[in-house]
Amino acid sequence: MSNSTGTVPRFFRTVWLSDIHLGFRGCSAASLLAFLRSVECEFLYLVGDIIDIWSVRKRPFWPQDHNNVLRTILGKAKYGTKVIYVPGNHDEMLRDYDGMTFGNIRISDRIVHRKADGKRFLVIHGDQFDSVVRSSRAIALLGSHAYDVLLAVNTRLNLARRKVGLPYWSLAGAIKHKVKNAMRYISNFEAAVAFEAARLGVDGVICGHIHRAQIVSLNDITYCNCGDWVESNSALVEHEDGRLELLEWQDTHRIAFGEEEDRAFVPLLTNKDDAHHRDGAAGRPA
Ligand SMILES: [Mn+2]
Repeated sequence: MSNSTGTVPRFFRTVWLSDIHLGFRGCSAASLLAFLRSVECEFLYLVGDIIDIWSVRKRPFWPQDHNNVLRTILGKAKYGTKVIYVPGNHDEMLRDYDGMTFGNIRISDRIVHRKADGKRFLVIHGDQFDSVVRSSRAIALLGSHAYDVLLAVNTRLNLARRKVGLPYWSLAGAIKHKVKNAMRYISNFEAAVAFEAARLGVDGVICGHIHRAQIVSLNDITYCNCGDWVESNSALVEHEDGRLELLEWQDTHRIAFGEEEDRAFVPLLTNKDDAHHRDGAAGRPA
């Protein structure tokens, strides 16, 4: 895919990418390469599940395109882009290096990004909220002690599973297998993540994990999900004035399909909201 050849890269202040799943057969590495070559940015956030270490362990798979994606990212880091790697559950081993910097790439489990307009956004992968999402009753108890307990349980449970070689419990997988409940899972996830942002006193949150690109206002929190590079091939970007926008890469051109401006008019989980992205996360691979 060399569609960007000869074109001038488009500049964004910030680019967020999540759920790339390098090392997994379903990864759209060629499309991502074309996207990466077509943009320049001051900040590049890798919002988790970038290298699918679980998948590589299960079935070794690493074609040249996947290498090229890493090289392109390293190249950007070398030439001045501030690259921040926020680990997810498929690359959770990197969480052991929280706060460290490797080859100009900073690893941070969660980080607050300050936009050009001064608004502060929590950047986090999102798997941290899985147990909250799993327990539907917990959502009703948001704000209570149960929420904190579930967050702590989630971390310990998955650390224990990892020690005995069990794979991470996957929310995306659960959504895939419980199509009927998919919308409930998604809205619970979005509510849990937005609640965390409200608790921290930031203006919004940027996450991934459920493979469903989105910009929506939940109470006073701007919830953004970068989507993924398995099916939707989407990126969240910040323009120089601080405006956020979702881009969907289609190999021939970019399509903008969600903007911060219209978020106030998009209530959560209505048909109108649904029109903002391609059909649901239900059938997407984890
Ligand atoms: Mn994930």
